[in-house]
This record gives sequence, C-alpha cells and structure tokens, in this order.
Amino acid sequence: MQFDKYIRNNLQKQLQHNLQRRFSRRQMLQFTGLSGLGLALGSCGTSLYVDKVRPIFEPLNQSIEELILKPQTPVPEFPASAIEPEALLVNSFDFTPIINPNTFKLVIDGAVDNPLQLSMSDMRSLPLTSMVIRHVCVEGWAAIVQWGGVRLLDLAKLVQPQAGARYVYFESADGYYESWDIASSLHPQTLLAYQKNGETIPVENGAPLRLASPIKLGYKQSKWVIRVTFAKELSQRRGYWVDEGYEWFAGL
Ligand SMILES: Nc1nc2c(c(=O)[nH]1)N[C@H]1C(S)=C(S)[C@@H](COP(=O)(O)O)O[C@H]1N2
Ligand SMILES: [Mo]
Repeated sequence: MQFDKYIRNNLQKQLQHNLQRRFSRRQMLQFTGLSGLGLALGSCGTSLYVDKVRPIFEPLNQSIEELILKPQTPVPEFPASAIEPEALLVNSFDFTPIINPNTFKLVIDGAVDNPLQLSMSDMRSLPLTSMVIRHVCVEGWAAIVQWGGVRLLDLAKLVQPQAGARYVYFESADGYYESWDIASSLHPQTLLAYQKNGETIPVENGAPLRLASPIKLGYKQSKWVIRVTFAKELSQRRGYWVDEGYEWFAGL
C-alpha cells in the first residue's frame, strides 16, 4: 500500500510526462493505482516478446516482462542470529567518497521508458526489503550481513526497461563501475541497500546506496552507487575489476 501511495503522491508528475503520450486517461488511472504497472508494461507493445527467439541456453534470454512479473526464486537466507558484524571487511580503493544524503539523487536512465531521479526520501518511501545473506569476497573472506533497501526489481517497475535491455550499469562516486546481466539485476534479492545490520549504512560500506545481492561475488556489489543505467549492449568498459581480468558474471 505504501508503494501505491508513493506512486500517486511522489512520482506521478515524472511518470505522467512520459506516459501521457502513450496511454489513455483510463490506463493512466489504472497505472497510478499500481495494478497498472503490469498493464503499462504489457502496453509497451508486442516488441517485448521479440526476445523469445534467442536460444534457450543463454542466461539472458528471459523477457523483461517475465523477469518483472514472475520474480526468480530467492536464495535461502540466514537467521538474524547468524549476522557477523565484525566479519565484513572494508574493501575500497583510492578514496571514500562523502555523499550528502540530503541532496543526493540516484539517476536511473538508459534503455527505459521513464527515466527517474530519486532522492533518499524517495528511496525510503519505496518498499523496504531486508535480507540476511553471505557476502563473499574473492580475496578469501566472507561475512553474513543483513542488508535493507530497495529491490532493483521494484525500481524497474517504475522506470520500465525497454524490451531489448539486457544489462545494467552501475556508476559509483569513487570511479568504480560495474555491469550486470538483467536477470541477476532483477533478482528479488538484488537491492540498492541503505541499511546494514539494521542501521544506516556507514560511509565506508557505501552510503547512501550500495548494491547487495546473495547471487554475486563481492566485487560486483558496487558501493556509493550514483547512477543505474539500463543498456541493450555491453560496452568494452564492463567493470573496474572485470576489466583487470576478473570474471564478468561472477555468480555465487
Ligand atoms: N565503489 C566501490 N564499490 C566496491 C568496491 C570499491 O572499491 N569501490 N569494492 C568491492 C569489493 S572487492 C568488495 S568485497 C565489497 C566490499 O564491501 P565492504 O567494503 O562494504 O565490505 O565492495 C565492492 N564494491
Ligand atoms: Mo572483494
């Protein structure tokens, strides 16, 4: 219900701009009533089904619609008692960017129908997903952590990725960058987190927003995320460590 209210009150203006060109007034009302999220995606046209011709062995061949409307199976989580508060080592390079959470806006753009800029209060108005998962760094350490934040899946419902979007780029304030396949990005436990172990994320762990997901290695979990860009193609610039030879998919 909170999500519903959020769309009506906070995002309507931004959405309206793009939507009114394509949808009837009745559809708009349905959209703002949330049932319209699915409807709006369905209304984007039959091009959403074009992806079906890709071979089945390819992990990226699910249609955006399918990924959004039929969320993938969650990975089992740990009980809160398993959290290891001391085990999460800070792993940063260069410097620790200080981002003012009061003026910060997350940019979501690229191959989407409704690009958005979300403040931290916008983010906090969206449904909060909390999970206790294991963070695994390739450098040989792991930690069970609780993360709380907004699912990329929920953000995708708002920005409406276009049919051919198959990757998501994450830009960080320290110059770090990553790219993920769309299925992993829209996994129900892939979050843009603003809480760690029940509290606001400390600066060194990526405040105000960082990626957190139980399905990827630590170096895929960008801290200080300032921009999320949906893309149809993967560029040569795939990821900070990936471009040094680390595996791109890096699944757990
Ligand atoms: N922006 C940014 N994100 C980053 C990194 C970084 O150096 N810069 N390091 C990565 C690596 S290798 C790991 S293991 C985790 C560590 O997260 P933590 O410092 O919160 O433990 O962040 C990842 N995300
Ligand atoms: Mo790492």
